[in-house]
Amino acid sequence: MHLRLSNFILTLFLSVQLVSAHFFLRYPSYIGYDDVNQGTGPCGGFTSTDRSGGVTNLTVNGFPIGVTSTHLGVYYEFKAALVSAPTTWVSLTQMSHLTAGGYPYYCQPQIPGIAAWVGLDAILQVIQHASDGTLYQCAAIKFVSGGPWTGYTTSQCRNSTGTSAEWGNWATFTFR
Ligand SMILES: *[C@@H]1O[C@H](CO)[C@@H](O)[C@H](O)[C@H]1NC(C)=O
Ligand SMILES: *[C@@H]1O[C@H](CO)[C@@H](O)[C@H](O)[C@H]1NC(C)=O
Ligand SMILES: [Cu+2]
Repeated sequence: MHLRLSNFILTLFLSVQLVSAHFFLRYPSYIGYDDVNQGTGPCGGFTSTDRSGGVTNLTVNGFPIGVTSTHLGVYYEFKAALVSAPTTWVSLTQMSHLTAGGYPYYCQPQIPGIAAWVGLDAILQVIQHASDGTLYQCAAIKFVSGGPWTGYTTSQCRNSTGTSAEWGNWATFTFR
């Protein structure tokens, strides 16, 4: 009885954790993560130009974006802006729709940077369209020459088993 009760409490605790967790960037590291304000653009309640937590150099010819997510069937957008023009977001790829898996791990290992921005202070923005809303994460970055970079670890970039995704541009979203 005691054991069953503890298991029940543990399960409850884990469910609450998962429900409230939304998604976060594993690589590059986020400017900040705030569960309650994650739906506030452009950076989930954080200042887009904040560089106080450090800056990640990303090779312009390809770098990974890795996330942990608690949502299924989501759509991602991968964008960047210059610190000198922090409201002008440029799409780095088409949208990515998770048709299977992507929970809890999803990583696109070769996202292209913007060659004209090499050496300039920039911001990476990842938007997740999920059944509980539009959610934002940002990272302080700089594009550097070189790549594609493949030296990442599995803690930075991995897929859950059975993950598959399609590229496209969708105006409306169907989640499962
Ligand atoms: C990032 O790239 C810049 C060149 O733009 C270089 O000066 C700096 O040392 C690099 N930082 C790291 C952590 O590699
Ligand atoms: C993760 O899965 C997606 C969709 O199949 C794929 O495009 C991507 O390359 C995979 N990432 C890794 C790190 O294998
Ligand atoms: Cu959520």
